[in-house]
Amino acid sequence: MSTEFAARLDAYRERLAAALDRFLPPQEQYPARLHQAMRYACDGGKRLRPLLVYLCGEVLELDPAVLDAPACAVELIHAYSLVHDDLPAMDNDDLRRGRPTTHKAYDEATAILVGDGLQALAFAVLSQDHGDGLHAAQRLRMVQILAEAAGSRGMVGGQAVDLQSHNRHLTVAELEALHIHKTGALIRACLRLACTAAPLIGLAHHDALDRYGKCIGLAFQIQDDILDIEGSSATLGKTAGKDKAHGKSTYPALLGLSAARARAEELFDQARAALTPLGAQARPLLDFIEMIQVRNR
Ligand code: GRG
Repeated sequence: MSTEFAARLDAYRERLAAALDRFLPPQEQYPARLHQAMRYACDGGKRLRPLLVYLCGEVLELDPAVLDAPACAVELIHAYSLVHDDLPAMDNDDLRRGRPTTHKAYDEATAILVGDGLQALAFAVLSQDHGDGLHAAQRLRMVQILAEAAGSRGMVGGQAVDLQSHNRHLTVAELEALHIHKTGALIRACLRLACTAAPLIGLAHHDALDRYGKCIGLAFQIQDDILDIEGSSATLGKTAGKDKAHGKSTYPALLGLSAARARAEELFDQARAALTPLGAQARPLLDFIEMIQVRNR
């Protein structure tokens, strides 16, 4: 990754932090403890989804100001999903982003409400007129895109299937379908949201960016499974098709580590190929692939 690209990403992260700070209720505002916990849940993380929104905006030559609301909305949904995913009824995790999960730092009931509050805030942020030049019809379309991606036909649906699949052997096709919903839908929505802010975008470019979003959404999840294996002492022999620690099927466990790596690479290649119609304009999204390909978490 070039230092110039890294600096641009840092600038977008700062931009996102400032926008989130504007949109999240002040932590002293009633009910203060809940608002403090909502801010806690939004701290840290790589901010990959908002970065995708802003980088797609670069490709489409958009003013980043029109993307602050969608970039924040998608991160608020992501933060809520992590808080709920960490709960004892789901993954039961104690640590997230290197510190106690929200239900550990506060309590379970508060963590449920934090997720609920963040989700509602995402749609409030998206539907509000921020004087950024977006028309009401564009904001409405963004609300639809995010609602579909986050809901039972997207992320929540994938999570439901994931929970039902514990201690059950999945085929690779079933696992892909699960992750296209659970992880992929929100990542794909990042591209769709940015496209919605570009009313003059042609169908070919819109479809190209959508295909890119679909491919990197799945590739990101496979890569995450690989990083889980590489970061743990588990061997494939021991896991025998499942990540026993969580009772979940994973790509490396189902396919083997090298076939899982090959599948992720294939999807990254397909994502790059999808961008062909955009020519040199697509550079920021090609750089994004390069950045996530070398990530180690
Ligand atoms: C509970 C409704 C509900 C949904 C949960 C996305 C999700 C669905 C749960 C998160 C669990 C998980 C590890 C999913 C795989 C996707 C993934 C790698 C999420 C973590 O995303 P990063 O790496 O996280 O972008 P940061 O912390 O950097 O924001």
